[in-house]
Amino acid sequence: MPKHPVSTFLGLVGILAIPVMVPTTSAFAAKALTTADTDKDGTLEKAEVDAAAGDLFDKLDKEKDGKLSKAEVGTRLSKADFAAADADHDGTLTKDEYIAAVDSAFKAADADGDGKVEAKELKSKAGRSLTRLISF
Ligand SMILES: [Ca+2]
Ligand SMILES: [Ca+2]
Ligand SMILES: [Ca+2]
Repeated sequence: MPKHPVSTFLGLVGILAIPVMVPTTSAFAAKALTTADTDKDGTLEKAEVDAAAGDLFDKLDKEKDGKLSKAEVGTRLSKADFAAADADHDGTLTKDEYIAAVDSAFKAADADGDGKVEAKELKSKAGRSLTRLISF
C-alpha cells in the first residue's frame, strides 16, 4: 500500500490528462481554416475567403486610406504578384484589387476545381499562398 494512496492516484490522473500534442506541421493551414471557415464545414468557400481577405485588408490598412502599400502587404504577395494585382498601376492595392488577387489564389489552390479549398489543398504551395492572403 503506498503511503498516500489518494495523492498517488491524483498524480496518475494528472499524467494521463496531459493532452496529446498535435503535430504542428499544418498549424498555419489549420489556423486559416478555423478563422475563415465560418460555417465550420471544414472547407473554405469563396465567400468565406473573400470575407477573411476583406477583414485582413482592414487590419493591414493601418492608415485607413482604403489602400495597401507594398510595406503594408509585406511578404504576403511576391513583388511580381503585387504588380499583377495592382491593376491600375498606382503602386497600392485597393480592396477590390486585393480581393481579385485572393480570388486567383483561391482558384489556384482549388486543385480539384470543386469551388472549395479543403485542408489538404491548403497545404499545397498554392494553398499556402492563399493562407498568407487571408490570415493575420
Ligand atoms: Ca466553410
Ligand atoms: Ca492599385
Ligand atoms: Ca477543392
